[in-house]
Amino acid sequence: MFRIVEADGTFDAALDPRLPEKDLLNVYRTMLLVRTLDNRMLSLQRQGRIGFYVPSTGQEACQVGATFPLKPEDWVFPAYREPGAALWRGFPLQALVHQFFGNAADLEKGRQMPNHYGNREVNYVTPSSPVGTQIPLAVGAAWAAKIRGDKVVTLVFFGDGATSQGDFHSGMNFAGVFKTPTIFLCQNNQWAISVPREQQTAAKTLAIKAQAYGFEGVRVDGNDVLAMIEATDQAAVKARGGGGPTLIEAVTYRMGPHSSSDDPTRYRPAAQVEEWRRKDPISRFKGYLEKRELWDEIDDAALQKELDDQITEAIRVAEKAPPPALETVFTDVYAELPPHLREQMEEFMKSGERRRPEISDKFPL
Ligand SMILES: Cc1ncc(C[n+]2csc(CCOP(=O)(O)OP(=O)(O)O)c2C)c(N)n1
Ligand SMILES: [Mg+2]
Repeated sequence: MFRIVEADGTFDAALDPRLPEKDLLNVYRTMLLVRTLDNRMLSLQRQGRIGFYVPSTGQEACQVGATFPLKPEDWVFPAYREPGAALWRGFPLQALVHQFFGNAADLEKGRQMPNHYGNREVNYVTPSSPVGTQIPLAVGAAWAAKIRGDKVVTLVFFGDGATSQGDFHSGMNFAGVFKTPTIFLCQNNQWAISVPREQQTAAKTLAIKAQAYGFEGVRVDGNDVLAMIEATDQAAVKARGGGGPTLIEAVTYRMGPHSSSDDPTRYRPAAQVEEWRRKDPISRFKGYLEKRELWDEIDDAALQKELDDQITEAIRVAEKAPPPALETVFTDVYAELPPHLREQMEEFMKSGERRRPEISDKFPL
């Protein structure tokens, strides 16, 4: 498995990409922002202020590391567990929080499930809930770019569970045959809700699956952000140069529940969680920064407070925004509303009722 930084922060100097100090500090900051956002949003959900949340604690390095090497013209096809990728792309924190509330300021006007956020401005495609469906889409977009002669790379995120879906096979096969500029980023977080990785596939690794499709698969320590940056950068350079796709298996762990509707203590041993806590991606990167004597640049307590304040302000603004206007139920589907829908809309608007749907905390995600 490719790794640059060990759990205690010691690192292989020959492999260290020696990124500019400013970038390193920004990576740390973004990973901490994701962790903080997770804690804050889960507690908002517990307070009944948002309906649902998908946490990604433990997977911050995969998300930030994989998007770090991308260029603005590249495209990200996420699943539902990559806020770090969104934030690194430049998705504004406020826009994410609006989406969690599904209010009038939400870019998706409250029509999507919580955590299914997308943003055209930063080439971040809205995910769909069915597991793995983003994989053929990312390959198709990459193929279109190749035909047009655009030097665009598509990065698709999916989980270990998604490798059992037909869409994974279709996407990988097509990418191999047509040599599309696609990076398949599998976050192997060891679980697909309550199904462990061993019950997902009899293959030794997930990376090995790339061989059957005729391209390279690599196993990377997904809790080592520098390894993630380096591996994805190499895959992006290869894709841009016409070398085709790469599968990256990022070996990581989902520290929290699958979603706010899940209780993982019912199916996984506490000792496993503890074991992975010692490999935490944020404290590992902090160890690296200390060893490089860059840590002095960071005042951790002040940074934590600043991020907390930023999120508090985003929540305050989002809670003040009204729910989406009633007529948005009917808009944006047809360029011109057909008569039967117009009639329904008029009747609906006349009823004048401001019904807010009950947001169940039992979304079937
Ligand atoms: C086609 C389909 N089957 C089942 C589900 C329910 N479901 C949602 S997430 C999930 C597990 C996915 O696991 P994995 O791909 O490992 O991603 P992770 O949640 O671990 O990030 C399942 C079974 C779904 N959304 N779509
Ligand atoms: Mg998983």
